Amino acid sequence: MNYKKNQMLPSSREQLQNEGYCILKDVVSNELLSRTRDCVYEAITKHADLQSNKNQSPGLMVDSDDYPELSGIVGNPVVLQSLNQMGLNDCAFWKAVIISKPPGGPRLYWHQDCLMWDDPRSYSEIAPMIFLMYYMEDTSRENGCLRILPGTHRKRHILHEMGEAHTPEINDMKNLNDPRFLDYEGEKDLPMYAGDVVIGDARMFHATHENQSDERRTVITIWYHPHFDDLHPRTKSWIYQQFHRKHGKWPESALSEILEVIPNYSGDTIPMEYNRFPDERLI
Ligand SMILES: O=C(O)CCC(=O)C(=O)O
Repeated sequence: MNYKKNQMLPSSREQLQNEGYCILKDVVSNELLSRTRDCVYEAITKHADLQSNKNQSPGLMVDSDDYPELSGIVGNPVVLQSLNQMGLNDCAFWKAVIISKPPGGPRLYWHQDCLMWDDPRSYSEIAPMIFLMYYMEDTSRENGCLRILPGTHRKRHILHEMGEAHTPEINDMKNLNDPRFLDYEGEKDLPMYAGDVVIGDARMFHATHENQSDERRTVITIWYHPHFDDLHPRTKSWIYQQFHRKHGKWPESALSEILEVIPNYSGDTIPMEYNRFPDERLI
């Protein structure tokens, strides 16, 4: 558990910076995994019928707002310690999303999730936003593992011209010949073990394979903003407002588990408008 492979951390940082992702192995205790699964499976049971015709491509999506039991995985001290050792300090939490692909669920389209392309930090080597994806089951190509396009967090790609992620139109897209569902040169599969975490730069294009198995395949994506204090004041103001709107009513016991990643902002700058498209500074 306790990150034995400390000497690997600088290379994880390098990989995250250069390629846009890294994987930390064996970072979730059995107890934490089981607690998280209980919460996740309850959320899926509650929402599966309500959302049966929505979000065909990603699968069922449930935000963390009503699930304070997720505080254990959100504030996972093993991963926070590793991030600090990698030099990614001062991480602020925005939200987590449970994403569950049912048996037969199609591919998830290629997309990047950076929302703050107006912030100069988005054109620097330090990611303004990262994802932590914890899979609840082992994943493979067969049950819909993650696919990535390494390097696209810092380099323009034809996919940047193909529309916005997570609109109802693309989430419900049934035309798998749309270019956002195709294969691209340089893409890589990332099969994962439950108990590991993949950390990715939100600016990097990612997608998934279809789920050809008979079981659901579920991930929790957690969004952090490293070096929060160095972000543009409008970005900080937005993250701060969003966090409190979504999680401000979590009970004290849950908030105390995520204390280290609660965004702290006392200015009065107007929150940013989110912008999912990079400008000409990305080449
Ligand atoms: O479902 C997955 O494995 C990937 C989810 C994803 O792309 C996201 O949370 O942005």
